[in-house]
Order: sequence, then structure tokens, then C-alpha cells
Amino acid sequence: MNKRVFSLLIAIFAALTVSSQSERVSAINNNWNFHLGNIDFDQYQSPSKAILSEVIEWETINIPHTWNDKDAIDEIPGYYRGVGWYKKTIDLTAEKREKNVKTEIYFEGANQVTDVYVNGNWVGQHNGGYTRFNFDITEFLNFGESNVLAIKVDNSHNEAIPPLSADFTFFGGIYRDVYLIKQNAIHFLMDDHGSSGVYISTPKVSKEEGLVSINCLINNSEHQNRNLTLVNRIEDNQGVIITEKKKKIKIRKHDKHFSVDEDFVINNPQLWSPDTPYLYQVITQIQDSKTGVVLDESIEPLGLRWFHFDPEEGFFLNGKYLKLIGTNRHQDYFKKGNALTNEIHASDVQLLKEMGGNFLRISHYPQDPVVLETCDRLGILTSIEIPIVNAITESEAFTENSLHMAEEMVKQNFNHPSLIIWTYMNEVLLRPPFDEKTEKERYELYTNNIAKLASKIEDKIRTLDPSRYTMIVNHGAVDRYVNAGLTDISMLLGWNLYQGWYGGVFEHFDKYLDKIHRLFPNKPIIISEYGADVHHRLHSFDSERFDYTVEYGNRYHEHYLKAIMARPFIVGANIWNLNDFYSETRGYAIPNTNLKGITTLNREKKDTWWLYKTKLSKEPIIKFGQNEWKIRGGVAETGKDHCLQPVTVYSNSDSVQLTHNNIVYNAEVKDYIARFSIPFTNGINKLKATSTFQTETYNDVLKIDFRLAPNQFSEFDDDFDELNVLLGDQNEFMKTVLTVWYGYLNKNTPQGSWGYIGGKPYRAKN
Ligand code: GCB
Repeated sequence: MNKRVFSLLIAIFAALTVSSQSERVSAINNNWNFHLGNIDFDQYQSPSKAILSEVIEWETINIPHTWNDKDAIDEIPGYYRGVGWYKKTIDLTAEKREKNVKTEIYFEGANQVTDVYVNGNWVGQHNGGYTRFNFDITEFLNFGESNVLAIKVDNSHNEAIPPLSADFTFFGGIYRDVYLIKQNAIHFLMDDHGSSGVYISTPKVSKEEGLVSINCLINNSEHQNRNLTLVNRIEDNQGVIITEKKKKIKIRKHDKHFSVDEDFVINNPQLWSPDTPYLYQVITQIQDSKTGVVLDESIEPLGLRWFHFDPEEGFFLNGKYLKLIGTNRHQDYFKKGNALTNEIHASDVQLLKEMGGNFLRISHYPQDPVVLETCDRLGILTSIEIPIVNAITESEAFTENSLHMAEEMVKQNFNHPSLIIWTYMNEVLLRPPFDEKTEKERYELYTNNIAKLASKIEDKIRTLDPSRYTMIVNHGAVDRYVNAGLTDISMLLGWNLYQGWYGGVFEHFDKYLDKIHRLFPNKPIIISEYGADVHHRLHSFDSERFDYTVEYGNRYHEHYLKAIMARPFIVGANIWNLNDFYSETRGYAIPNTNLKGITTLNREKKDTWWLYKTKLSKEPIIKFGQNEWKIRGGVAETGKDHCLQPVTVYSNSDSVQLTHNNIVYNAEVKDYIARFSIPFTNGINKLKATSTFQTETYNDVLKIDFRLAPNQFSEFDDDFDELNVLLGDQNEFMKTVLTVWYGYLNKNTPQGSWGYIGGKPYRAKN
């Protein structure tokens, strides 16, 4: 829910200062009817008859809802991309039409083309699956009767609407909250691209004072001129009023876009930062000048901070250097698709904060309003973007929709102090539709068109908000972006780099960083993506590229983080990704899923998450590495009843003591990791790791169920139960529910033992 709606709810429940005429908000998420497929109006006398026809089958659902939660994650390629209808009866039988009251329907997001009908009458259409929108439905409602809302949503591929293609699933449906908002005919303009109508900027902030500028857009849809008072109040985080101004205003009838500005100075402000995310509140009211009745009210967050990016020295917040480190995020979840509760959205941001991150790239599209609200609250700096991914369509309609989305994005999210970057293209030259060499002219025309579109979006964003930075995100083929002129347009450059994953070796990443710095000495650089797929139950003692193991993922991230931290000109970096996410066409270790998350689809923390936490967090950490690897196995050493295997412990102390079977081992911590070799015996092995931080001791325990296989075939006895081997692979795998361990075969095993004699492990093509 956005701040405005939230503020309205507060207003309703507090209800003391707000008159009966002011806004009332109700979520209308429950008890909708849903029909998958189109309703053909031509077969009926009217749309209303079509919608009410008893022939059409409806199921009852609640919003957030997607119709692709099953077919996009099954084993059959493809998922339904087409029309779905939603229907709901709004009971107004006991209500009379109130004079000067408007009713709006407000959507936080529906993917991707939405048509709204009230009582069979078409109200309007919204294009785009990731931004908020609303319609004034007052004239379509019948008071004293039941009213039928019908919403047509279409997630078909649409050449005119970004994204055209991407590595994520385009779940269809009304997948974010829907509200009915009743408001006075005089109100803060909701029709300015779904914004709150109140825009707050902080043109100058220092330790001594913060300048706050508030711009309000007011709509007077009454048939008379009105004398009003605009009240602007700034409260501290305890609700204590710091400053307040009242301004008399006169609005002519039907003036739908009356603009008022007010400026404030806050002395010795509490600054907003990741460590101290201090939030003031701006409360703005439209009051009737005579009666003092509040006609509309808005509550917006206010954070006072200043920042700049330097291409050589990095990012500075409130005058202090800060390395921006964090993740990207996709908005889906295990078996829910994109239809998530606000709690899940918010707890994702919490996961990043807990890990010690301070930076979120909200990729590849604007997300639920609660995401930025949580970033404001927890102190996570952010970049947000419109979903122009992989390609563009060279059409006026695509350009218009892109510009419209950019404006929606800026206006809807304008007031968030956590937001510092507007982003608008991701890897648009990944696979151009025209060949660079054989279709040279056509290719050049295409890239010129991309650059033209980029310039238009850049201009639009900078005009709407000169206070933040802009970014275009590219993949590793630097020359393409340079030749297309794309690297000259935005203020920051984002690079998505995967050396050592999709190809090459880790060291290529370091070289690459130095190369892009040389090429763009005047552009601050963000590593907007880097990551490796990890299936959290695959392990290897000899990990290699593309094997999906926890160990390879860890090696990749250890290397990358070090390289990023060592270079101040890399102003920030975002791991790809906070969470595993659905991508229907992927089919490696888990079908339909991109596994580069540092948490799983249901947000179990992978090992990498702990690795980052240990390195980034300021609190004492001691944690077994590979701690989810609780079922292990191996072949006994020759002549022994144990198998030696590595165990790692993450810690930000100097040393770790590990106890196993009453034997104590000590190891120094190097680069946040203490490494041990432990003789595992058959059955349950209890491990305890301890570190001392100044005077306090912290520990972690791990119980490993170890399946010791005999060294020699001849030693397999009658009790021997089963031996599971992952043929053709060098990884270990465990099935947690069935508690089955799958081992791998060794080469060159001793005489009488067992293993393999030739061949190469299978790898999916990358
Ligand atoms: C990228 C894309 C992102 C993909 C990611 C990957 O560069 O921007 O959408 O999901 O790579 O995992 O390949």
C-alpha cells in the first residue's frame, strides 16, 4: 500500500481531525470472481449482459492473484499469456450519493493491460504491469443498488509495452492490492500518473540545515470557486510538530491542476542514512477556510540526506564515503508467482538489511509500494527501473508507453529518501534482432533508435527530478553500447558481469573492472549484477563453473566481493539476486527457475547469504559454512573407520575452535573463513564452533548425518542398506525430506575399492 493510502487509513481510524467528507479507503481484495479466458461481448446484447451471463464460469479468488502460479512452474513448456476477467459486486444499496464525493478505484499493479468496467461501462485502460494506476468511477456507480466491477487483464505479449522479453516469468493477473477510495471533490490530485499529488524535495541539506520544498497539486472538481487553506506540517519521528505553515488559496471551479509550493528550513536536522534511517513526516491538509474541515490529507515520508557519486572516489552520503553493497530483487515467491502479501515484500528487504547490505536495485521493474517504504524505514539505498529489458520496439507506441512508465515511476516514488537512482534500460543490446556485421545498416538504425529512446527517457527523468542520478545497465559487450552512443547518455553506468559463470574465469572480472574504468573515467560505475546459479543442495569438493554447487557459488562471490571492495571507483554493486526467481524457460538444476539467488524461492538463506553477512555485518558472527549440508557421505579412508572432509566456519573474529567427537581443533580465520579437515564417522556427527569476540564467546552447532561407505567392496556387510550415486557428475546431492544422500564416484581409487574409470561429467550447455 502506498503512503497516501496508508495515511488515509490512519486518517480514517484516527478520524478525529478528519471530517466525514474526507477520504475513506477500503481494500477490496477479497471475494472476487475470476474467469480465465476472454469474454466475447459480441455474443451478447451488451457488455453488462456478457459479464453477468450465467454461462460463464467463475471461480472465487482473493487478490493478490495470478493465473500463472501453476502453469508457469510445471514441466510443460510455456504458460498462459492472454486475458483473464475479474468481477466483484459492490453493494451500495444502503448508500446515497454524497454531494461532492468522488470514488476512485486504485490498483497497485496488474500485469499487464488492464481495462476497467463498472456496470458494463468501460471506464478506462492502463498499460504496463508494474506501476500503480487509478480511475475515477463516480459517474459509473449507481447508488442505492448493487454495482458490478469487472476488470479485464491481459498478459499477452504486446509489442508496444515493455518488457518484450526477459529472464523472468510474466505472471498475469491483479497481483497487488486494490482499493476503493472515496474522496472529497477537492483533493490532492491522484490523476498525476498515480502519484500522491504531493511532491517533496530537499534541494539543500547540510548538517546545519535542511531545505524542504513541498509542491502540492490540487483538484477542485466542484462547480464553484473555493477559498481554502493549505496546511503543511513537518513532524519528527515521535509525531512532535517541528514546523507548520498555513497558506490561504483560492481555487477556481473545475481547476484540476492547481499547484502550490511551500518551503521550509529545518535547523540541525537529524540526517537519514543506512545506520540512522531517521524519518520525518510531512502532513499536508486541504482545509475549508471557513469551517476548518479537512477535505483531504496526505502523509509522506521525509528523509534529510545529501549525496553524490564521484567516478574516482565513489559514493558519498552526508559527506561520508559509503560503499554501496547489496542485491537485486525479483518480486516472486515459491508457488505464489508474483501474488505476494506485503509481509513477504517487506521481509525481503529485511533479509538484505540483516545481511549487512545497504543497497537494493529494484530490478527490473517498479515493485510493490511497501518495498520502498521498507527501504526508507530500514535504511537501504535504492535504484528503481522501468522494464525495458533486452530489446525495444521501434514504434511510437513503444516510445510513448516507455515515457509514460518513466513518468509514473518518478512521480509515484518521488518522495522516498532511500531512492537515489532512476534506471531505465537493461542489456538492450544483449541479442540485437539484426546482425552487427551482415545487416550493418539495419543494426545501426536499430541502435540509433535505442539511443534516441534513451535520450528521450533521460530528458524526461531529469526534467521531472533533477535531484537524483540516472543509470542505464549494460552487459559485458562494451563496444556495442559505446558504438550505439548509449554510454554517453545516463549519469551512471551499470554493468552486469558474469565472468567465471557464463564463460571465462574469475580473474577476467578484475581485468574487466579496470578496463571499464579506463574507458569511462568520468562515469561512476555500478556492478549492477553479478552472480552464479546455486542449487543449495548440491555440493562439491572440486567445484567448477556451471556445476550449480554451493561451493562454486561461494568461490565466485568471494572473488567478486574482494575485487569490488578493492576498487573505490566501483561505487556500488548488486548481487544477482536476493532470491531465486521464476524464469519459465530455464531448466537446469530446478526447472523454470533462475538459481542465482542468495536465498531460495521460499527465502531459505543459502550459504552465500551467510558469507556476505559475515563480511558485511558489524555484529559478531560465527556460523558453519554449508550449514544446510546436513546429510553427507563419503568413502572411508584406507584402513580407517572415518572419512576426512573439509568443514568451513564463517567468522569475523580472529580464530575458531571446533569440537568434534570430543576432539578440539583450532584454526585461524583468514578472509572471514576458518577451514578444518574433520574425520567423519558413520552416523550422527556433532560439531560445535566457538569464537571469542573481545570478552564474549559465541558458538554455532551443526549435526551432520554422515553415511560412511566402506573403502573396499568386500567390506559391505549384510546390514548394508543402500548406496546412491549421482552418475555422470562430481557433485554430492541430498534430498532433505527423504534424507537420502547421493555421492559421487572417485577416479583412481585404490585396489579393491570402487569408483569410475573414465568419461567427463555432464554439463548443461551455457
Ligand atoms: C542478466 C539479466 C538478468 C538475468 C541474469 C542471469 O544479465 O539482466 O535479467 O536474470 O543476467 O541470471 O543471467
